[in-house]
Amino acid sequence: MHIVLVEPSSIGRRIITRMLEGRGHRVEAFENGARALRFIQDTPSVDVVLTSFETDGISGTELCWECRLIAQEGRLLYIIAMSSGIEASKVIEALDCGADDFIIKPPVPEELFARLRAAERLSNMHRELVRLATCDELTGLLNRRAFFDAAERSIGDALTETPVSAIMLDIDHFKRINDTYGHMAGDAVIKAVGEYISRKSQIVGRLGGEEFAILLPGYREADALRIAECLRFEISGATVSVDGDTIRFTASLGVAEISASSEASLTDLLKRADAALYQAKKAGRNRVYR
Ligand code: GH3
Ligand code: MG
Ligand code: MG
Ligand code: MG
Repeated sequence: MHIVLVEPSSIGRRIITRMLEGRGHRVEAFENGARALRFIQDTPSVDVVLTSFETDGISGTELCWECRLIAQEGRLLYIIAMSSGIEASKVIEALDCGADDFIIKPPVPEELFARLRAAERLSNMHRELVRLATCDELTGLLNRRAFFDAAERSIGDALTETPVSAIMLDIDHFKRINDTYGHMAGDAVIKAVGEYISRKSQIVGRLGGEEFAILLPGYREADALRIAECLRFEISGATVSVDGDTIRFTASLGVAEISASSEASLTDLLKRADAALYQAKKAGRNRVYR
């Protein structure tokens, strides 16, 4: 696991670091709590914080609080507080400040390793739950909720300086595919379309059934149109083989842009892309509208 250690004593830091590295953990050791916190904020791969109560910069309890706040935003940070005293009040304070566990200093190696195994169990469970909650099972893309979360986060950062474009895509006459070849074949088509779409952006979601959304932060509408047209072309040429049947399919796409520093929201953007998609359907399908 990737562990941040906060310990004011340089000897303590060296001993614990060696102990953990000996078991294959990756350790970043800090003397100063404030510096450790900055590192934790900037480094999503950190999964465990092992912090002394008595630290420089900010106190161990403050660090626990701050890490708890980071964890509330969806990242799992398992926090183990360390203190030389064993008084119940210390343990209570640590846990109430957001620590998940407590260990006495200097830590007994086998006890520390056992506590880290408990941390690892929880991290794995958390990762699995996040995957189940955010990932569309069939395509591996973001599900509806995760798409909106990711899009909101990215738009929040991007919108003041750059435009943002979006593409909505819906497979044409999909009901016919299901009716003609069966539901499993329909699923295979959704999966194939998902694969083409996933190459176009980091923020790609399956919003439902055979409908997808692509967010393109920093893209002007003209560039988004090019991407949409490329996608339409790729999909119209693709085939899926199921039980000896070779299935061809097409999709319709709608594109919209919100310009930099505009008042428009993500909902407005997607609504406009959806309206364009509707026009593409009305105009005969297998086309891109804006
Ligand atoms: P249009 O060209 O206007 O988009 O027509 P369409 O037939 O694609 O659209 P419609 O909304 O009428 O039908 C969508 C169908 O998609 C209906 C539903 O049974 C099917 N569907 C929804 N989710 C899934 C899924 O996960 N797998 C499969 N195989 N079918 C699905
Ligand atoms: Mg429809
Ligand atoms: Mg459809
Ligand atoms: Mg649809």
